[in-house]
Amino acid sequence: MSLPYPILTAEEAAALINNGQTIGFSGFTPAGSPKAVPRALAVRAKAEHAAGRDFKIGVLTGASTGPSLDSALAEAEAISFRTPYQSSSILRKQINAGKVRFVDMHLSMLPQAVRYGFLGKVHWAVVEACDMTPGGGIVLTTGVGAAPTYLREAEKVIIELNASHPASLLGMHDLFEPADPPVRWEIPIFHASDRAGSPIVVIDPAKVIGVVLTNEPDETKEFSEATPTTEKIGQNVAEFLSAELRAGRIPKEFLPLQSGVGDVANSVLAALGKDTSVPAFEMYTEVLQDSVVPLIESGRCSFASTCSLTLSPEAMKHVTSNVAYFKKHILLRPQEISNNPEIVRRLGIISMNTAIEIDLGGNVNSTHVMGQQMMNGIGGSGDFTRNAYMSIFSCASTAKGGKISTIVPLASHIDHTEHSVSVVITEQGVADLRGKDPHERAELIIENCAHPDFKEGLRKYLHLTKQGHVPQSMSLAFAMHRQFLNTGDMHNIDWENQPK
Ligand code: 0RQ
Repeated sequence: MSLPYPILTAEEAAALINNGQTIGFSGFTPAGSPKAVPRALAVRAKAEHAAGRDFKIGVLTGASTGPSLDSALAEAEAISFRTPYQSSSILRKQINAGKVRFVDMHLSMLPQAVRYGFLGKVHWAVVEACDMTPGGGIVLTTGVGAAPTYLREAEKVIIELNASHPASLLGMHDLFEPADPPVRWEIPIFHASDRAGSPIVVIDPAKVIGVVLTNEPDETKEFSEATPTTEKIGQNVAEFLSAELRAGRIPKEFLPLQSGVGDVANSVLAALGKDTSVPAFEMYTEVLQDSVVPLIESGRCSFASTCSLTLSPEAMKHVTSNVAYFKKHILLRPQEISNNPEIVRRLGIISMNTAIEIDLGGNVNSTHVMGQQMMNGIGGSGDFTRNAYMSIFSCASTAKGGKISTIVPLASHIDHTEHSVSVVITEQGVADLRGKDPHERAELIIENCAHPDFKEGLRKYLHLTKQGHVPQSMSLAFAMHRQFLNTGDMHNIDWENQPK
């Protein structure tokens, strides 16, 4: 292929980026995230710092990234501002230490926030591609994220042309960017498999300052093996959905599923795949993990619309070796579309996400440990939960070796309110909150979802707070959190003698 763009080394590309500039990176999770340029930027930042000069950049992405992006840049202390989501332990520490300004955003809203100018100027788009045309056509790779918006909005563009992703990915993408108000129309997607846009992004070729040639797979980490707890949660979710289907509360054709990331999400999908009382289902989601690949091949998952293929290297090789087959079953969309509330509501999506803690009212904390320490961010969980046909949150009933109850009187931070949460599921059981008042909700969550170690304490809390519409007490609401912060364990609370 002959391209009219300068071929640069990653170091030459990094040298063009100035202190204080903002970069929009492609990708969503490590899938499709640039690798060589951010790594070179980290080296550059270290050299600038060693020479006594400031060097920090604003980093906009789709969601989390691979280690070459967030972790490398954080390790070089090169990030001043970060949005919308991250999962790097080193960056997390800097955010929680107040060294990096982090804005936790709904992922579907990020591209429009960029277009509206809410996040300032985007100086550079650094985007991974598997193919390009001389006329400004770009074939994205395994994760789209907000790449189409960054490519259009940025003043200048650097492309990492990654030979590890085959050019035959062309056709797996459906790239659609809505117009902005007051001239926004509906997004013409009425089924998970509908195409609304273009398979490529086309930009002004004059904006492409250079192309960096790379050949490295996505830095996706292996998920750990399912545990008895995650397996039981998966089984509880599958049995619940199967019973809903039998009861006629889910149409017999079933409804598209959204599933979060992580081990619980993998176990839920594996259990649904095995449960043949649930018909073959579609997914309309943001992240596709390994568990979905065999479900597609066995026909259990008939179609998957997603923002990224977050697959282990082995699963990715399998997909790319059989790309013609998988292109019939998978579409990759920008996060503004994969997570779009309009479509989530229209398709009647069943959302399944994971919580850090859930309170007796059904409010969910997805982001902040003990109300203070950022874990990753709200990600797409809010985009789906608020608009789903039915929103499910699951988690193990305890954390940190059983010292923490994830079922608490009042969540220490609330990302999803009681108004948006339909069903809570732990390995202990299922609390179906639909149509229940606050007292009924609290009882169901304690009896069906809390760990036996903490049930008695939670019942005591409920008994002490039974006045009012919501069983709540300002002096007792955080007794469990206080106990953990004071003793490192939520057990053994003296409920009758808490500070007023
Ligand atoms: O920490 O690894 O240090 O022990 O939180 O918890 O149980 O491994 O679960 O990996 O599925 O993450 C909500 C964070 C769950 C994730 C959250 C500690 C626990 C462990 C991770 P350690 P698990 P997961 C799709 C949708 C928001 C975004 C979202 C998330 C660590 O699912 O980021 O939903 N969600 N996006 O020990 C203290 C508690 C705790 C706790 C768990 N109550 N107190 N620590 N932990 N509960 C994806 C995208 O948007 C891209």
